[in-house]
Amino acid sequence: MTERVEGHGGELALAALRANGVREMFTLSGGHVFPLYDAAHRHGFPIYDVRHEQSAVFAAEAVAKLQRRPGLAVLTAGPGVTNGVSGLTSAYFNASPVLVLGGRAPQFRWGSGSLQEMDHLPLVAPVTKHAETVFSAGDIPRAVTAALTAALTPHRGPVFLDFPLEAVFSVGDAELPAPAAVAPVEPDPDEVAAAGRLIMGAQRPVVIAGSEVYAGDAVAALREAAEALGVPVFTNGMGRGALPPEHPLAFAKARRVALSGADVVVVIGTPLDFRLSFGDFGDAAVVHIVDASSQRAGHVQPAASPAGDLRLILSALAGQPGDRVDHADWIAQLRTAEDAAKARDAEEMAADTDPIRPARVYGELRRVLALDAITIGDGGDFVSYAGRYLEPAQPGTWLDPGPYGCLGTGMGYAMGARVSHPDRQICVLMGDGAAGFSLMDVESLVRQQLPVVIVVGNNGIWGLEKHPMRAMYGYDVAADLQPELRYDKVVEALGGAGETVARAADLGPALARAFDAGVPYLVNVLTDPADAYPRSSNLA
Ligand SMILES: Cc1ncc(C[n+]2csc(CCOP(=O)(O)OP(=O)(O)O)c2C)c(N)n1
Ligand SMILES: [Mg+2]
Repeated sequence: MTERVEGHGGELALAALRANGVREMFTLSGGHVFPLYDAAHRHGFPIYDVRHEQSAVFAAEAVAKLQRRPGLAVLTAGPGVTNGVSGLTSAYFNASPVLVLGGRAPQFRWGSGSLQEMDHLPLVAPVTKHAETVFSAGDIPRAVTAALTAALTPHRGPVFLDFPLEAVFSVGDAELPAPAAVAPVEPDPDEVAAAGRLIMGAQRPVVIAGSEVYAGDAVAALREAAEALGVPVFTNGMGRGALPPEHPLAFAKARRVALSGADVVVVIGTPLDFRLSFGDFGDAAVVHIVDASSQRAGHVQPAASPAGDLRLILSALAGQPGDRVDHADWIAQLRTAEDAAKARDAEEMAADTDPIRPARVYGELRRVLALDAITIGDGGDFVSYAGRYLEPAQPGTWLDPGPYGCLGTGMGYAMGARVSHPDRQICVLMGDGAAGFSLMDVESLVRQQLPVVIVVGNNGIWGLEKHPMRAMYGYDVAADLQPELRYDKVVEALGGAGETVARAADLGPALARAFDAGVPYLVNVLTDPADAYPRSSNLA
């Protein structure tokens, strides 16, 4: 039975949003989108508002990433939409199903110079899977459902609709379409079998599993395949924690040894981009398993590249008949390297130096973070250290900005994470530079009673840029910030709380207070500006 819906454009949009499992909106006010607020208000649909539109889109993205359902941001016409473009682009790079609904100047006098009149579509089309202007209220349910179907179809990604003023304010009626239903894409069995033969015949295979493994709900299938094939597993992005750290096939630190010694590298659900040496692993054959054929890399020739539903591909690999080379020696070799690296890390995480080294911050954090805590990284070197020293114990608990590398995700991701998981610890790891992009949204968190913990690695510099610039030119410009700035006072002024920590011994008690505070709390850790994260390529 189809349902008929009637009302203004906001009502019609909300009916379709709710039918598709959208549960809240993130927004910053603007008259062009009032009908969407009116509908939400009248139906008790949660509205979270922010101080900069990028935070609204980042919050929607965090919901999408963490909960594997569509996240919604509502942005007003013109500057509201343009302020959301970095968020949309991040969601595009991260394949996050985010829907942005934009206001739009009236169509009936288009070109006459209405307030905030601009055509958003050319701007957002390259960073969305679907972008459309909906010209009548009655067409909105169809358009919302079509957009969400595109967002949720692998390879997932953001979508955009805008509604001219008269369309969203006027009354219409429509049949509510059936909600978006995305059927799993069957992989080509021959391609899966070819990948399976390569892995089963390998002497020294390595698996790297990325965000799509979590997004595609393929974590259990990954484990099944890894155990059946006896292959070591490394992870990145939202794939982190897919195998618990204590699993005999879970590795994190022996990556260099693994990739330099591997004869087959299997990359699952993540692009062959700069994070994976562009898919160049020397003489190793590359198997690239992707959630859609559009994701096959154009710049490398993998030996096999099955495309389709990752659960189906991984389950098929787990069950593939045939002889398997035993990898026990290879795994033991990697375990030795892993253990040695872990021992080195443990020493660094205990560093009792003055000023504090970032490693020690993570050593202390590991003591207080629960297994299901959500950790969010927004910054340069400080976040690289987080990637190295924090080991997510469960999948879907680690939020980094992804390959687009956009600073400023911090408070938006924190809001989306808090809304997604009201009972968990939410901890944002921020560079002091990164703090400048979104700290004002602490006010939004305070006002809407969304407590989170923010740990700032305050080195007084744009560290990830200053060190490389000095190395390259012998000097640096535009890389300094005020040293020892009191970011905790900023949070206090906005209604939260915080403190500055200058000595390693004070870190533990400060973090304990932060997680007990019940309000946004910023631990401002004065870290050593001389400390540079060791990396081969420093351009960011
Ligand atoms: C929006 C945006 N602007 C600029 C950059 C370039 N960038 C990458 S890391 C970085 C430095 C970050 O400094 P901070 O947050 O203080 O962390 P630190 O490296 O000092 O630990 C900059 C400017 C970026 N990635 N994104
Ligand atoms: Mg810094």
